[in-house]
Amino acid sequence: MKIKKIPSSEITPEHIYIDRRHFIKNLGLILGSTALSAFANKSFAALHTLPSFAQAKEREKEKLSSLKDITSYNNYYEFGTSKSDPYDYAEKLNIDPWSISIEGSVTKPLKLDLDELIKEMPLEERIYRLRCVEGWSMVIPWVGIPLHALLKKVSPNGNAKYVEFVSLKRPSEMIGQKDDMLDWPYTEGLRLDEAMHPLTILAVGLYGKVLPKQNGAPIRLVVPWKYGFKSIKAITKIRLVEKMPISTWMKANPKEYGFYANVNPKVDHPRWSQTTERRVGESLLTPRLKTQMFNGYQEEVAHLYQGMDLNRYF
Ligand SMILES: Nc1nc2c(c(=O)[nH]1)N[C@H]1C(S)=C(S)[C@@H](COP(=O)(O)O)O[C@H]1N2
Ligand SMILES: [Mo]
Repeated sequence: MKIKKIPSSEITPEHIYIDRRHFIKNLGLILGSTALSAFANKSFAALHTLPSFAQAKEREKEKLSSLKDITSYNNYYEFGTSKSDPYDYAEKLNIDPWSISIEGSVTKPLKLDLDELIKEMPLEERIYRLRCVEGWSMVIPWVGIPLHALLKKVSPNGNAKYVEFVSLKRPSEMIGQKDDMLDWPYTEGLRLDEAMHPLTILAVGLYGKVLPKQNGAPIRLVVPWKYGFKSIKAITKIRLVEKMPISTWMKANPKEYGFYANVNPKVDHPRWSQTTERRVGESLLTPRLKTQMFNGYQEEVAHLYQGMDLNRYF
């Protein structure tokens, strides 16, 4: 696979890497106490203080979305379909203990406790735009593990062509799952080369702190050149497979949601245009932004789709 150089604006230099001990300690504390887990969900102000984050902010030309917007305007149908439901209901989810298994067409299948995973894997801060298929976007400073680092550990075999991701199914704590509007658990998929691409991360934090539950704690996928629905939250299983996985949204409505879901202003959703987007948090008087091909990551990812008809493989 050809790995293109990522512009320095997308990669965190060594000196602003998250302090791992601090992060793990912080994670342990938050997982271990309900008082503090309330803090993870509700307190915005305390999270702005990490020095690594301040430096990342200076570097980034685009204004970051506020922590308040990032954590109170969410899509997470396990907790309901309105944008405020995840903020209101995700706190109930118990994420300790949490393990993640990586299985299927691999030489060394793994089942890892989340703490072990974070201790063993590289952690980086990445500022990415997240563009929802509904036409809004945010700029989010994630803390994450490059997915390729984890996949290399399990050593995919020759039958591994795609990667399937499976979310949690626990209707007792996920009130939206009492409704069968989607086929639970939420699942997603990537082609192996997309999963191995250096921009693809498993996020475990944002704004330098552990991931708030409404954003997919304790671990969620982030694929910045694809529509937001590909970035599956609360992952419990990663399966290397030979055939293209049918994701939850493809199953629900195959005419409207394809497997690739690359951000593309030239391919409209059947019911609306994809040419512009609204940045969450901006006033309604602010003109909409032009949506960029591959959400602005064209230079890094266009080669993955060379020769493909993007109208057909939407
Ligand atoms: N498990 C799960 N993951 C999910 C979703 C969901 O409903 N369930 N919604 C997706 C959609 S449509 C979007 S736009 C993003 C939103 O991520 P954010 O709330 O962190 O901004 O999460 C994606 N991941
Ligand atoms: Mo979305």
